[in-house]
Formats: sequence, C-alpha cells, structure tokens
Amino acid sequence: MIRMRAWLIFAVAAACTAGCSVGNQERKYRQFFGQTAQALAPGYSLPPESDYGPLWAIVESPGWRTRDGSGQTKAEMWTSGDFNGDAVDDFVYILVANSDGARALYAFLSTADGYEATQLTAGFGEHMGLATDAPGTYATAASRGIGIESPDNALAFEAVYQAVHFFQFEGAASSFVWNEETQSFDRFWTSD
Ligand SMILES: [Ca+2]
Repeated sequence: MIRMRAWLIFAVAAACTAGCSVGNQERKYRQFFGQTAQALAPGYSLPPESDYGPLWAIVESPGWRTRDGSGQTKAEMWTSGDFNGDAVDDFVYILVANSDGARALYAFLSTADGYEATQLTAGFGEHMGLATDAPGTYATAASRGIGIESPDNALAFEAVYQAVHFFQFEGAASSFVWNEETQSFDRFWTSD
C-alpha cells in the first residue's frame, strides 16, 4: 500500500512537471502581452483560443515542439529571446488584426526606455509558427539551389544573437536576424 501511494505521488509530480512548465510558459507570454505589448500594437490581439487546438495540445509531438531562447517548449504563436543583443529578453508574437482578422508578425524589442514594437511581416495564412534560433551560421535556401533568394543573394548568414525563426510545418521557413548597422532585422530564407 505504501509503495502504491509513493508511485501515485511520483506520477502526479511527474505530470505536474510537464503540465506546470507549459502553464508557466503560457503565463509568461500572456502576461507580457497584456502588460506591455498590447498597448504597443493597437488594433491587434492574440490569436483566437481555437489556435491552441490540436497543434498546441500535441506540443510534445516533435514537429511542433518549438522552443524559445531559454530552451523551453511553448506554443507556436509566440517566442522570446535576446534578438537585439542587449541581454534583455525580447518577445515576438503572431497577432490578429481586430478589423479583418489578418495576421501579422510583431517583435517587441527591449530598449533603454522599455519596449518598442516592430511589424516584421503581415498578410500570411494560418499555421505559421515561431521558434528561437541559437546564434550561429546558417545556410540559406538559395545555397541548396532552392529558388528563393535572401538579401544580397546570400548563401549563408550569421546570427550574432538569437534570431526569430518563422516557419510553416514542413514548409517555408525564414529567420529574422538583427542587423547592428541598420538597427533592424534582415530576413533570410532557409526553406521554401
Ligand atoms: Ca533584447
């Protein structure tokens, strides 16, 4: 009996480790959106709850196990990391326009005075996801002969800081990489 109870406690604790970690992640992104991001992107909201549907529910499915800059598994519609290299976390969200439901990708970057919003792209369909790329050198789609060109026909690019990975499951993918010189993001395609 004692052994059974120990197993039960272990099982509950294990379930909570997975479930609670997801809960904490979700809370972090919802909190930042409510307290900071929402006011910087007027007219936009988080995607509808239905977007948390099967894909988010099966987040342990490897294809959708997207991770943020701290290595934590999280939902596809948001990610975080230090994208502009000031050692403060930045946040990126897929948002939906209140007026017509069009989707837009927004980055909220840390500055000396708080955060500022930048729209990275807009007008894409559903089922796009976000993850965080580690710093490093990456090959572009063009380097593999795939007909989608990156800026300056680059065959490779270097992410000095973490970068925003924006992708469709088994489809198009690009990375938004901070350019220190222009103080903005360059977009490199890694898959079409
Ligand atoms: Ca930052």
